[in-house]
Amino acid sequence: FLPNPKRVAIVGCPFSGGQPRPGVDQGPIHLIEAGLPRQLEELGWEVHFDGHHQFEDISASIASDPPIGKLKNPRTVSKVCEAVAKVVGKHAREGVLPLTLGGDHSLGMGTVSGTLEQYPDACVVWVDAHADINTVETTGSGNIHGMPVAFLLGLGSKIEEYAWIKPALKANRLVYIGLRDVDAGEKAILREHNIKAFSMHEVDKYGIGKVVEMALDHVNPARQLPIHLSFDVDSLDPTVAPSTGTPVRGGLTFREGHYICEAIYETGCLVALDIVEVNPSLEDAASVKQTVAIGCSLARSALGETLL
Ligand code: HAR
Ligand code: MN
Ligand code: MN
Ligand code: MN
Repeated sequence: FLPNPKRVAIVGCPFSGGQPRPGVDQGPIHLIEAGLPRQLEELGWEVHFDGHHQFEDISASIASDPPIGKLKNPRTVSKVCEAVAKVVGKHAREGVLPLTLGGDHSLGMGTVSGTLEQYPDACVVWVDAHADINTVETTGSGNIHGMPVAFLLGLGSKIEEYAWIKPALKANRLVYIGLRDVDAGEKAILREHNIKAFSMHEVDKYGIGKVVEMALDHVNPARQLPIHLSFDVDSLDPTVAPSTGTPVRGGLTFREGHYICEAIYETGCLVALDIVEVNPSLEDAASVKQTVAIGCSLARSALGETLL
């Protein structure tokens, strides 16, 4: 599935409305300024980047966007994700691999929707400390970045503003790696729908090599289906990626994170990649630099950078 010639379109998404901490909207700007486009060119990719996505005035939108039930900024998040779905879908259709830079992980609703439009049988590997599978009923925070997977699966009661999302993702085409902060309601959903998840417990028990193999065996047994990799940098340990909004200790090491990306590239099945939740306004300058650098190196690993 990898495009030949290798063409990648960077979709910069300066958006933070799926969660409360300002600054994550600056993530894509920092990743670009750190030289990501040139780094990917050096790997042999033709890189398309026509500037960050210009959403309609987000602050104006948020100012007139009262909660729906518990959901915060619901119309704004929906509008942004619908636009992202269109852009990602268009790149995928044109045979260009979309690399979405967040921004918060609510964007995953858009990116995965875009991928599934072009590749209905794609599987999703969601690398995260969190399951992001709260429904309208189970969310405690109302922060929509904790909910995108539920919308993609069509779980929870329907709200009109999100009717554009086709619940195109099947529970058996989804797998998680890195979980360690999962709400009680989310655990019940994972169990009820038999969703495969490799938490940090399994990473400790089996090692990352075996975990990635088992994860792919579950969603992509013959390694013939397209893969969407949605990588939340908070899956990494906070000592590795400190500048992120909801850090949780006990996360993936630097190598474990990169290994996941390398192994998925090696399948030849990668069709879309998200790097989300880099927040350059959190922690000190050295932490920001480190987190941004890791965002770039994860993207390079997923797009074929090797150690030798
Ligand atoms: N489960 C919590 C909630 O719903 C925390 C969500 C966390 N956020 C993320 N996404 N960073 O991965 O609010
Ligand atoms: Mn373009
Ligand atoms: Mn997430
Ligand atoms: Mn997370």
